Amino acid sequence: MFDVITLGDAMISFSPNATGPLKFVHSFERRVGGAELNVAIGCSRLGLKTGWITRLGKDEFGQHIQTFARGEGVDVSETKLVDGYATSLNFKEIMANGAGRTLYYRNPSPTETLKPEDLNPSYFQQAKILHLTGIYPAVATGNMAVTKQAIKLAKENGVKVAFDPNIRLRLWSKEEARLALYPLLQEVDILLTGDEEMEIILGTSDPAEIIAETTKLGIDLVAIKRGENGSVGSYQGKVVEAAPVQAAKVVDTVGAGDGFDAGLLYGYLQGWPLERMLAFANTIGSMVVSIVGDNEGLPYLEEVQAQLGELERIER
Ligand code: KDG
Repeated sequence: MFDVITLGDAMISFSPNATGPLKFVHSFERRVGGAELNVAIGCSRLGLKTGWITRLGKDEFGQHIQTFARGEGVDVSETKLVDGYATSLNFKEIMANGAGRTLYYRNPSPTETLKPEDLNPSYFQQAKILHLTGIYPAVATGNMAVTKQAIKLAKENGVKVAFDPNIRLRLWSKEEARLALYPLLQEVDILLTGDEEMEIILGTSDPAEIIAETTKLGIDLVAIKRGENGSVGSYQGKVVEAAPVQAAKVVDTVGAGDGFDAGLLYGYLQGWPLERMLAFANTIGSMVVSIVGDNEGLPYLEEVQAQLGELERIER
């Protein structure tokens, strides 16, 4: 039985060892990235049983990502390495003033070899939540059909559909994202979104308006991530605003949203009230930003409990 299964591309992420334009950076640290995989790792570290469906290149990097995911306790039985494709890459550029860019090398993405009929129905029969994002349908034209088939299998098997739009404007335009993602919202049970992404999809970043619109679409649980302003959620008709959690130090914000998602899904599966789900998720987001890397900062359950003062932290 899986608590959470995900579907998505992952990549080797190269972080520069120096600031400045990439053309003058000589050395990088090799890490692993990929929003859906990050969520799976975040859930796994919290103690949930997770699985990840994907296709990676049959190369050194694909092998590394598969081994890395397995080492994090993520089931990779539906993760295959395919011939003739290079595993996706990204390179980060960080300027001296902290501004950053991510440059992708993922066209074609090996995920384009995954077809709707390749999805294994029995994997869905074993799951409680299917977590999807807007990145996967953006990386290859055929991936939307796979996303829809995954949703179909989830619905047929009573699996809740969680969705984070994760709009990456390097992959598609705002208009393309809106046209592709708006119809998906009608299938979603749990929406995990940034307020700015709802500006693109629904035309408003106002939490009250987002909640009104998503309620009309029949979404049961909505969590709106507002960065330094905390989060706002709506669950079964109740609306809660959760205060931001101050990070010890902000060194890398990438992956914070994925950490939030993992925390919220964990709380949902525990049957917690919305206040507690949001506080827990906000705390994880604040912990992720204080560590470099897309998933390195995702905390283990005991670390979140210690951060929340629910568990004594023994240092020596
Ligand atoms: O949410 C973090 C992701 O954006 C990162 O790990 C890389 O999936 C990624 C992407 O497409 O940018």
